[in-house]
Amino acid sequence: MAAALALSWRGRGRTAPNPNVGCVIVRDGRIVSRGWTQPGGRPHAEAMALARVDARGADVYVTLEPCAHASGRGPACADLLVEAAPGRVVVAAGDPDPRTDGAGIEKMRNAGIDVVENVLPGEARRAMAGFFARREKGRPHVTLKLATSLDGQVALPDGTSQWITGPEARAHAHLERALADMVVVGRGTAASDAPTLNVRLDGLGERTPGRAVLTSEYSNFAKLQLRADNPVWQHLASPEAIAGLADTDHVLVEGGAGAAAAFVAADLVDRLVLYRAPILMGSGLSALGDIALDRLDDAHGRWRLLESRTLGKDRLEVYERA
Ligand code: AOF
Ligand code: ZN
Repeated sequence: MAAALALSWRGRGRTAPNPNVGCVIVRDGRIVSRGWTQPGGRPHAEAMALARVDARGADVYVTLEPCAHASGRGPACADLLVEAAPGRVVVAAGDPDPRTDGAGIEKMRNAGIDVVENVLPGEARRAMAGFFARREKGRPHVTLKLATSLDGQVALPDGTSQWITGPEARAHAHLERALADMVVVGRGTAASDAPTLNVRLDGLGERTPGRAVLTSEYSNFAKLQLRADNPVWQHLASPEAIAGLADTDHVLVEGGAGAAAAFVAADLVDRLVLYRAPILMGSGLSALGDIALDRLDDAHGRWRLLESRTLGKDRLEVYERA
């Protein structure tokens, strides 16, 4: 299942509104086929894996309950599996889509397939976080990226921020972009840095996500649109407006400090990616502006450390909503 989950991450940022599912087929202890949801959402992971091998009697590992609905876009994976007749299907998490929601499991069990459910729901929800956020919260999953000095600054008093972190951390940040459907920046960043927000990693250039700019004033947005050197922006009048972004299940908020604070204050950040450089900056601009925190007690218990490692000279820490 770990191998199927790793495959599912390949689709992240490219399959919305469909989940990025992963699937492996195992025979005699060897992986004989692999599949993952393709860009645009079809073919589904199971369809891709089953197309490559005779799965009769084999074990199928899939990160999401196989879909039970036949649609104009393709067959139901549960039907494909019944036809392929594997001996066992192992599922990491259920599919909350009302067209499936248990019906996929039932179809396979009725056909005599041994089905093992819910083996790694936490990891599956992490990998397909945007799909679950849409279903459960009616909005995309949000990652906030911060690159700071040891003392928590993101820029010098004059605004200089290039560069705080080294090349390894910056490459990792590009990977985060590749995993998003939409990158969001504040108006200041969009106007002053003229950022391209593209993915500058070999072989991943075509994974550049959409770009949105957060600014309450439409006239400010219109001015930005006039600049020839800018990418095509979508407009967000508030952090909550992410709910209305089409085909967007994974949002990456890249700054500046005002936009970051707005998302934190609106309690819309689900995951924090913090790059910390071994430098001290003293006075300057802190990573977040005002987040309307009244009591220190209210700041506690909100974040759980998920991952911590070095990236070159810098430190990466990933936190998720506790
Ligand atoms: C699977 N395997 O790889 C994916 C699934 O628009 P459609 O017809 O593709 O259906 C979208 C629904 O299919 C989506 O809401 C989710 O329930 C399921 N996605 N299911 O068996 C896959 N991506
Ligand atoms: Zn399917």
